[in-house]
Amino acid sequence: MLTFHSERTKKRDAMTELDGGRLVRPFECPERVDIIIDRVRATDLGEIRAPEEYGLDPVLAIHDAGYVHFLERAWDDWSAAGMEGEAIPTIWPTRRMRGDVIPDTIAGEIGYYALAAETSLCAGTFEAAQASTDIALSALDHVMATGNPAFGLCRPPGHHAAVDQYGGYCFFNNAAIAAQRALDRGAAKVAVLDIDFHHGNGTQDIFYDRDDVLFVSLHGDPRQEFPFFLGHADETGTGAGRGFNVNYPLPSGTGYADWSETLDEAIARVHRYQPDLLIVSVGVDTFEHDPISSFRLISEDFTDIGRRLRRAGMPTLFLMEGGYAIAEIGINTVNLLSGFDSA
Ligand code: OKP
Ligand code: ZN
Repeated sequence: MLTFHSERTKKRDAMTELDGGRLVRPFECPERVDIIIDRVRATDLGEIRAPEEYGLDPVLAIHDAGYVHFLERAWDDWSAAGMEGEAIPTIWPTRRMRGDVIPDTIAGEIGYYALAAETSLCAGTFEAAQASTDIALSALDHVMATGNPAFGLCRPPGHHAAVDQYGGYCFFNNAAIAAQRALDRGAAKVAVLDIDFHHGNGTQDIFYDRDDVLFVSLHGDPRQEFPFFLGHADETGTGAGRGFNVNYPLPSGTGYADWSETLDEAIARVHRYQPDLLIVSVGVDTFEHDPISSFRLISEDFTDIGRRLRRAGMPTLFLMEGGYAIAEIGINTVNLLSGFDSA
């Protein structure tokens, strides 16, 4: 299948992630893209194409304009305020405070728009986030034009980004932006199947009251895992969206026997929905050696995931989300894609 890739995604190269009380180099680093693209080349997965540029309109179809323009200027405002490190929030509008007045100074604004503190803002973040979205949209347009599958090698990832919040390494919700464009271009129903280790809180929240996008996710139980405050099984959608959100939280230590049985259930739910398009939020952080996750999938399992997804028999767009075992990220990602192609 075709891969969409851009060196522009590497414009984000943050120095810091707040991890266990220390500042470490981020797990979500630009080499992730290099290693995956090397593997795409080495295995002859298919042609690699550069994305088109779509501008901000499709981003603004999902995200709040104040949020988007905050991200565009946040690094400059932070530097201009004399801050010497990367931009990290230290206070949020939590319970018992006001969430309805947006501060007008960077130290307050950043707490308003961030959902977590691990993700530092740095120079190049906005440009990389836009490149990531351009990749998702270009891959989408290929699937819609041909009916053939495509892989958007998005980076930074997107599934934690909500209407007006960034965090969990995510800024623009690529899967949501692609789903909305598919609907705007004539699809009646889109399913998003999120197989990243972490719950896609942003994607869920964006479509929670809608029945034109089905969101189905397999992930580490939020009682134990990031993002902690969303992703439980009783979150099934609201209003017109009731029944169109499906969460499968799984315990830490889950191996492929249980995970794949759950995947089959998830695929069956997607199948009943009969979407015009399936978007797969691909995380390979379910891998046994992932440094920040706790499932136990092995490299061969990813090939089998691809085969099972192919049997679902739908036009399919793959978009990259997480995966932090850098040495194996290329093998695991391309195993999934080639499993799909060869089935
Ligand atoms: C993003 B995606 C280690 C804990 C980091 C944030 C996880 C973000 C995952 N510092 N917690 O879903 O792969
Ligand atoms: Zn993840």
